[in-house]
Amino acid sequence: QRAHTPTTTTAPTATRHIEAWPHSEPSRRRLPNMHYRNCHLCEAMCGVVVETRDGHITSIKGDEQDPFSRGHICPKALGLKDVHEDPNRLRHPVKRTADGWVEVSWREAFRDIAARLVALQREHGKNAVATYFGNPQVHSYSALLGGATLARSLRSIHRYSATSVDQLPHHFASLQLFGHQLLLPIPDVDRTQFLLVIGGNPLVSNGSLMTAPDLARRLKDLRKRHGQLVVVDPRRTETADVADQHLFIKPGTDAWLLLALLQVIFDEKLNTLDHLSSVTTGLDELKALVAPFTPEVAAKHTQIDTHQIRELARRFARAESAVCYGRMGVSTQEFGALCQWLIQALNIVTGNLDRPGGAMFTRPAFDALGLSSAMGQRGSFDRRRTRVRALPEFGGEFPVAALAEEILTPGDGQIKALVTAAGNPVLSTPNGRQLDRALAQLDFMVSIDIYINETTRHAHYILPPTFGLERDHYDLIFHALAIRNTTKYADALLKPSPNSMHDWQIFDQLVEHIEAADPSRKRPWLERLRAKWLTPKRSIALGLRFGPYGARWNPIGKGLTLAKVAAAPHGIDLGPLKPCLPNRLFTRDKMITLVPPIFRKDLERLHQSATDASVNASTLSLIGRRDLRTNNSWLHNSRRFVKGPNRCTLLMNPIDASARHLENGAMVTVTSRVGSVHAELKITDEIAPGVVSLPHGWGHDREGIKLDVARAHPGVSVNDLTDEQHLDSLCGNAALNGVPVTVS
Ligand SMILES: Nc1nc2c(c(=O)[nH]1)N[C@H]1C(S)=C(S)[C@@H](COP(=O)(O)OP(=O)(O)OC[C@H]3O[C@@H](n4cnc5c(=O)[nH]c(N)nc54)[C@H](O)[C@@H]3O)O[C@H]1N2
Ligand SMILES: Nc1nc2c(c(=O)[nH]1)N[C@H]1C(S)=C(S)[C@@H](COP(=O)(O)OP(=O)(O)OC[C@H]3O[C@@H](n4cnc5c(=O)[nH]c(N)nc54)[C@H](O)[C@@H]3O)O[C@H]1N2
Ligand code: SF4
Ligand SMILES: [Mo]
Repeated sequence: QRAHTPTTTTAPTATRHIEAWPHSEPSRRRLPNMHYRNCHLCEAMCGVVVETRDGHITSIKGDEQDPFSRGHICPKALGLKDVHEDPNRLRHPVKRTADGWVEVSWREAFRDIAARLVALQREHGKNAVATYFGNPQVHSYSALLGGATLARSLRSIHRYSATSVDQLPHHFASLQLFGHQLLLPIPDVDRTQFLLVIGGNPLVSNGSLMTAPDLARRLKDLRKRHGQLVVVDPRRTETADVADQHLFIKPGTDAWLLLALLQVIFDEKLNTLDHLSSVTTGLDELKALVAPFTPEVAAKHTQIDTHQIRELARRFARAESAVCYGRMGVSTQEFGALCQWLIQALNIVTGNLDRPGGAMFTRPAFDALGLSSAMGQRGSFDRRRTRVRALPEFGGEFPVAALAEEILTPGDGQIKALVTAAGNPVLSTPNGRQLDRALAQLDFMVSIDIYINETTRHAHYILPPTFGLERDHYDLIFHALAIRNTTKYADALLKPSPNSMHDWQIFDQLVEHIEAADPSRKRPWLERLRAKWLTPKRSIALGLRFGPYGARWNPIGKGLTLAKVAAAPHGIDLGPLKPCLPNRLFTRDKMITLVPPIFRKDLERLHQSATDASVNASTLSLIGRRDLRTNNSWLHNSRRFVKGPNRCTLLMNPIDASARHLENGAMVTVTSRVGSVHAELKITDEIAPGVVSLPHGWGHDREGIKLDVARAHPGVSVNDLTDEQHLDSLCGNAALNGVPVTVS
């Protein structure tokens, strides 16, 4: 049924223009087949050596000479090759017609897309067009910079991204505490003596908001220096398995635990602000606030015993250095922002913020944070609300849990068209079935993506960019979240096919064509000229030159330039993280207010939740899971990543299974408020009683996708169960964990 009629394709000038920039890469000249770069698939930034022969990738290995990752890679690195060579990967723009997908020229696509977006905005207002940017956007510096330009050009308030199904609470807490949403404290894993991980599984995820390649070895080193690792998680995870202690916790109750840890610390006078006393206010207020939250109270909610809570507080506070780190499990739950605040409060009152072995701030060579702050963009909250549910804006975006209803609900400001880039929200956001229905009724949709998948199948046009090794790479975001300051740049390795475009060029052309279709949006000529000149690569070059380690105007001698960074193909180590307070604070008074009023108020909601307890005995609490061979939804079209036993299984504790007379391997029906799925049951005591776990990113059985391998190993989507109404109502982040379900 799919008509693949190739039409003549003419590339606009931007595609033919291969950027010229002076570099010297001596090692590449010596060994013409070896190429060094960071793997961009997850946050760990592992250095890889890619060997090519005649333009074909013959091997991908860990780069032993990378000073940061020291040879480590995970199985996913081969995804760089598999996706590149995937026969299902789109290589031309395609348009959906009554006869299926047909190839079209870039020029035709851009003209039609711009005309239709502009027409819809003329008819229904600017806010009729929405954007959704997914996770791989932040793994490509040029896509990231290009995407921002498109969003500006569209001038719509309807901006969405994967941030609100992920790390939004971290940004929220940082904005409140440190005055900048991007100033995230990073655990100083290499020097700490006590690492408390709450709701993270870095041995599988390879770390998040904590770029630390080869974490397994770093954790072994922690043990060698007699440090301790404690994991709090409703599942005995791979990370919990190597920990000194694992505490099961009831999903969604971490705030009670954190409050009790603080209570014990104050009660037993274990608090010490130390070097932070001159930058912190509100210690007494915090002490009074947490006083009622005793371990006895916390034990009731968390199901962790009082003795263990007290002991944990003591060990944390008495450790030579300690850091509490909380990730997806505590972010994507009903009290995500509250948890992230309390985690930093714990680090602060024990004197562990901004000191070696504690939670520290980075000083990246390209300092996006300094730049954004210079432009007055430190973050924003609640400047406006969504039309249907009045959910607050954060950082210029609305919560993606509101996207479907904003499309489906008629009235002024309804979304009529959507542009997605590098995202698969049908599988990655709560109540994916509802979003599926919503996308199907859009007047117009465009996706910038390399696949026809569960989301992009609804698009009228799909514009496929280059991938991975076909473009140059600089980790704009992850250098800024790394446990050491490092820097690395790599040129493109593979020549993209002549008719292809990079993500940023696609964004650039969309903007140009929108301006052509609506001259009133044309930027002043000076701004256009600046935008033409300031390509993403030149932005990086400028950022490095004028960044904290930059050469500035100095043509010779010390200081970084892009050319110097490029000449060090294994990357440059800029040393361990350094204390930087109060200078690095962005608060007006250069102080940290320990109890921001907004969190004090949110504690009332926590209290309320305790009295709400609408849970009945048959309800289980659903949480998520990742495994080493996944990357959210999009690596499942590679055989090596899906072969072997089914991994999309529902984990359940033997107690719950026997209460339901269920046997291992049975097909069970899992039902939530929004839907139900059938999954294979795996009975295991690695999961706490009362809790079940299903991984996300699966569910490739939707009609019309073009993913041959994934289709054969579809699994089910956990986000057909997660609930768009179940969120952290303080900041709007989705509560993907702790969803009430029944299993039969
Ligand atoms: N229940 C549940 N849901 C979750 C999570 C969870 O733990 N549980 N995790 C959440 C998290 S942390 C995240 S980050 C989100 C991810 O949510 P999304 O970003 O929406 O989903 P991905 O699966 O990462 O989809 C990435 C898309 O980008 C495309 N792509 C890959 N590389 C490129 C590229 O270079 N350019 C372009 N243009 N496209 C590219 C892929 O084909 C794919 O369609 O999912 C969230 N959803
Ligand atoms: N292999 C692989 N690696 C990945 C990804 C992937 O899909 N696959 N995705 C990448 C992305 S986009 C991200 S954001 C990171 C995420 O990185 P992580 O946060 O480290 O990964 P998760 O596996 O989601 O870990 C969340 C943990 O929280 C636990 N949990 C669930 N609910 C609760 C709760 O209420 N309280 C507590 N204390 N714990 C809870 C879960 O059992 C789980 O072990 O991983 C990245 N790396
Ligand atoms: S851990 Fe992440 S960065 Fe390292 S090889 Fe695996 S996917 Fe790539
Ligand atoms: Mo993520």
